Amino acid sequence: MAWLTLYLLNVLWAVAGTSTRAQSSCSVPPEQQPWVDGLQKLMERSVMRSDFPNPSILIAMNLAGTYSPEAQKSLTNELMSTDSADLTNGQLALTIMALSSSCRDPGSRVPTLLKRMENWTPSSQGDGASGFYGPSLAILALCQKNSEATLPIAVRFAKNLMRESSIGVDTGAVATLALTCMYNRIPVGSEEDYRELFGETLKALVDDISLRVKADGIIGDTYSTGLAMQALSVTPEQPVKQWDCEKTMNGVLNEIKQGKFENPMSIAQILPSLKGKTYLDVPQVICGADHEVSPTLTDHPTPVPTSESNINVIYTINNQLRGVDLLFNVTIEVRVKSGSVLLAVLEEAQRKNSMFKFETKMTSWGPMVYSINNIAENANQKTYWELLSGKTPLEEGVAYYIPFNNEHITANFTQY
Ligand code: B12
Repeated sequence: MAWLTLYLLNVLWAVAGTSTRAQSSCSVPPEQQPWVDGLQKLMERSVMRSDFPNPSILIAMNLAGTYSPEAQKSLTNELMSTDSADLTNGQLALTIMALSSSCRDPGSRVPTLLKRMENWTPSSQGDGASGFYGPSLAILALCQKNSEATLPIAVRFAKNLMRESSIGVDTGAVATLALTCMYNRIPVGSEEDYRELFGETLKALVDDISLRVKADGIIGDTYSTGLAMQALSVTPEQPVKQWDCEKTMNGVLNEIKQGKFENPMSIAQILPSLKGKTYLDVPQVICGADHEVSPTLTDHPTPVPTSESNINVIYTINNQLRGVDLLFNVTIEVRVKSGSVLLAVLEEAQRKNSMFKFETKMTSWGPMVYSINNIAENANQKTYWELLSGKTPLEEGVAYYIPFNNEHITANFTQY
């Protein structure tokens, strides 16, 4: 009789387990762990070398448990002293989460962001990836700080989101994290309507993400996979296409081994998933639980131009946007050291011909080309300089992309 009771209990437990477990998780195999530690060390080392305080890095350090308490303290203090007025909604949201993950009170930053978001409306329909990324971060941060006050904002956000046809993997992933946070904190007594709205929106979001999983497990592209993994591992809604977490993990580890994660920001976005964490864990971080001793790690040196050989790169700058005064399509061929990053090509072109003059601005992903031949990007007009190899958009910016011999790079002034 006892074995029957035990058996029935086991069956019940298994059923309950599967019915509530919408989430999936997987972990890095122990023998691959040194690769992850190496990435984390690379990211943490970038903190002291950079004068751009990056909140995403602090979040990743705190979720993973830092190896470098000095870098953690210094970055926390720098973020504490940034002025909210200088930050976009998305940057402010990341700063709030970063300070919370360091167990610091974000103070007036929360009401400031709340006020800004109360006045938020998407600038136009079809705003897609760019229009919803920052607001998704804002709802995620506000949900963790004051979910009750965030509720009406999240409702408006979800309704607007449902009108969009596609918002891309990165933005879809952050929106999933934001609405999952809201879904998990629906006030008692008001459940049904909210559950239905957030549930439906989440279902549409995760369905879309699950359909972007490639054969090698990568979701969207290499650099959207970290956020997408976070989204698929927390969602209360099952995606239309079942997600194989382990396959994605293997895909990511392969990309890491190929040196695709050199950019500290790219590490900040993948590290939480490699450590089985998500941005929803920010409120639960226990401060002071750092790694005690820095482990012996295999360093993965950043590729620097090693060989003395040169390569040719064909470089075109193109502006065919009507309404922008100066139309041009000019090509130049430049020689740079093999292994150089694209920035060296742009610099060489500029040196050879003043028409190729360009300017960059510093961002969390490194320098972004914002002006070429005196034509500058404009957020109101949604214009920017898109970088392409042949006809394929590059997956990295000028400071990290390494061109090959005879590659044709185009900088195309276009709209998003
Ligand atoms: C929106 C967006 C854009 C918009 C930004 C403008 C706007 N008004 O929002 C536009 C369309 C202009 C854009 C352009 C590019 N983007 Co983009 N972008 C994003 C996205 C979806 C969200 C960024 C954001 O709002 N962050 C939130 C705020 C709070 O952070 P922030 O640091 O202040 O955001 C700024 C920077 O992210 C910067 N930015 C955006 N993209 C890129 C790319 C690079 C290389 C750099 C240096 C800066 C940069 O613009 C943001 C707004 O000012 C991210 C997704 C992600 N996972 O981060 C991709 C992402 C950052 N972009 C990416 C890429 C590849 C590009 C392009 C290089 C594409 C191309 N082939 O031309 C170009 C940049 C070219 C250049 N001129 O140097 C990759 C970067 C990967 C990497 N390893 O470097 C990402 C991660 C997308 C992906 N999954 O592949 N992007």
